Amino acid sequence: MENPTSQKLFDSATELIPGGVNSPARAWRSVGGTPLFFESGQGSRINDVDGNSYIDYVCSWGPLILGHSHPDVVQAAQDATAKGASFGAPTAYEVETARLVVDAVPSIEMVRFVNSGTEATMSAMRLARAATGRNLILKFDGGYHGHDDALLVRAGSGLATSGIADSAGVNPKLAEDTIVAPYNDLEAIEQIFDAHSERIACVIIEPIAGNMGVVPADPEFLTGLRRITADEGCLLIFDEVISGFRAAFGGAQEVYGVYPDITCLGKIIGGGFPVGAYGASVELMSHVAPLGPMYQAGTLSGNPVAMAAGAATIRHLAKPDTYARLALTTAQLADGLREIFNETETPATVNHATGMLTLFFGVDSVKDMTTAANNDHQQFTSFFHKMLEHGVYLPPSPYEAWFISLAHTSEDIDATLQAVRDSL
Ligand code: KE4
Repeated sequence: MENPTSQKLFDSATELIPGGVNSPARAWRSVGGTPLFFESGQGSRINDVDGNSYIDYVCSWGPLILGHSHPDVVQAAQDATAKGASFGAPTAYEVETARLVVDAVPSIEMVRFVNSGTEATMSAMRLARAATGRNLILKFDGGYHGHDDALLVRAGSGLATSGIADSAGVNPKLAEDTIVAPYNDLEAIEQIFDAHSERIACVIIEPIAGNMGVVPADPEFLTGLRRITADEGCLLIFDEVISGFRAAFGGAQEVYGVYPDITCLGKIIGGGFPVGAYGASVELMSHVAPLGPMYQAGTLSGNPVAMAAGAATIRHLAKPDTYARLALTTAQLADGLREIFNETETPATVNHATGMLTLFFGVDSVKDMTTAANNDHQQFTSFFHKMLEHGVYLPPSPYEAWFISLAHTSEDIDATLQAVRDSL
């Protein structure tokens, strides 16, 4: 594939924008090469600025569960924009989308919209601290919840020790209040609460992790975590920015039957427009300004365009058999990949949940960040570039989820599996 226009745009971009990108995830640093620039997408396909077309498994990192430029979503956004993109005042749009979210997500009685998943998790942690009067945060190794300082922290030297800043510019004093535990390890959680009981405000977890690659929580781990946090008076935050409206209409909490105190959402509920949300019981949300003393605000929070696009998206997802269909397409791809690796005796494992999957080369089981990190990065890198040549656009990192949309057809999956065979 020739990409002169992408190269030219990238050369200009790198003079103006750090690394030529507005988010490091798009920089292709871990796979090398020049990031492709895109100009259009329809359904499951995305077209770069040099006229090359690909089956897309990034789907804007999750929001486009209906596929690119779904006519109802485009129409909803156009209608809202034409009447006024933003008022800085309440509109009917946000009430409608709030109703859809509250009715869909079991643990949410009341919701606040913000502009990104980062804002959602940042606000959820502040709410947890406000509601409990405690300060410590517990997150998981390999969990990504956006770029809030308290969450850009990696594990300390010992299990129950303070975290260490994982980005320049994060105040080490702040990182000390975050503890990092191994995912899917209930014993570790018990030890940490023994050491810090009464001081932990919240545990924040991706119930189906998507940022160490896809790693679903073991059911007994999640139910154990729910029990321990409830016993300890510590709030459980489900970061469902990826899994919300993807794993099921009610998210991973509906799949597992485990209900958090606070749920964070993003991506899908904005239909491709900037959005985030955090929701909880009426009692918990009564801490949030202007009702209560916990402050959080935002110029474009709940903006009409994102709310209209989000509502149009959620209405489609509410239709019967939506998730049965998405689960089937995902399984067709996941099982097809497993078959190919068996046939070709390629050491690899595939983790999947409805609408998302990750392929890990060189390992036979991935349950946490440590096992995920054993994957054969080099093999993924050459696979990524070969798949591009065969017209398939994958996330440019082995630690991301491939996102499957409702626009991906059985033919798309077959074509993808053929591309995998040719690439191997
Ligand atoms: P945003 O602030 O990027 O809207 O959301 C942050 C976030 C929160 N929680 C989870 C579970 C997330 O996956 C994310 C963001 N996901 C990344 C990719 N895995 C977005 C891509 C990017 O950072 O450009």
